[in-house]
Amino acid sequence: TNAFWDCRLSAVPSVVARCPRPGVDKGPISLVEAGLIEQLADLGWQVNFDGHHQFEEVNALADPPIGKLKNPRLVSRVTESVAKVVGGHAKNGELPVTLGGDHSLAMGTISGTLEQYPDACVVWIDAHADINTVETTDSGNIHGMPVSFLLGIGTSVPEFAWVKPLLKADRLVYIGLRDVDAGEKRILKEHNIKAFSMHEVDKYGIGKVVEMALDHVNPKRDRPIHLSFDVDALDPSVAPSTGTPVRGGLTFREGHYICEEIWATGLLVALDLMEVNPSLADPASVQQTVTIGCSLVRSALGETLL
Ligand code: B3U
Ligand code: MN
Ligand code: MN
Repeated sequence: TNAFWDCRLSAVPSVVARCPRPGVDKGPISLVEAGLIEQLADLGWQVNFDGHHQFEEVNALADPPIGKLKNPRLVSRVTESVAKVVGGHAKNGELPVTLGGDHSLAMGTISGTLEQYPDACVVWIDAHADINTVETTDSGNIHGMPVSFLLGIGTSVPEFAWVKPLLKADRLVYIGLRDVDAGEKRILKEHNIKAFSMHEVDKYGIGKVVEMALDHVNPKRDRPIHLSFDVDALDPSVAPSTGTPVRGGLTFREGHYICEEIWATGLLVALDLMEVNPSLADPASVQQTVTIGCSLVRSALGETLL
């Protein structure tokens, strides 16, 4: 059931929308079915559609846990191929948009981006820090770990040897956090990783938070930006159809504001919209989440209010 499909909405700049994985594999296609490609074309993007990549051979693999890690071979192979595709599109001067799927995919997308743009920074929007290591993970879910793999912290897992530690701790910033494990908090402190939790969003307002986040990772506003947006950063009342909703999240406008500001920098080189999962809710909630997913992507790709 890990449909990995790749709808390349392409141009120079261009867009790749790519969508895997169990449970969440219908999420991405529903954004396209809702008209995302046409909506981006209306914004002036030239859209290439690469079709639907299936990973049947990976599905067929025996994939027992490695230590605590669940589905390690599957996740490694799918994310590695995502890295190659995203890296290839980036190399062509296209702007890859990856629709997921679980957030472990960002191991692939960010590896692809950093391969092409070594000085890029990452803005990670999420309720969670996704920075557990082999040592700290409780769940063994790799979608709770991609950032540690990209940073090269924690004991390395041979299965993931292809992930190069290309991301530097000072090139990463989080917005929206509110469900961070104790071990993850230690890692954030130890590596001095900048994070704006919902507490800071409440305290300073989203405008100031985005400005401070960019001042940290991109002080001269000259580095390419990879925006990795987990839809669970939004409050569940706004985006209910997601795997691990956590209350107290970003409002509709706060989520869009982040996307608009990143677009306004003119520095966006890659976009992920992850964790849309229509199998988890009633039809009205699914529709609401898919609609907001499309509008977040449009905002990050240049749609303005006026
Ligand atoms: N930190 C927990 C929970 C979690 C992280 N990301 C999601 N859930 N979606 C973990 O499993 O690592
Ligand atoms: Mn996430
Ligand atoms: Mn999350």
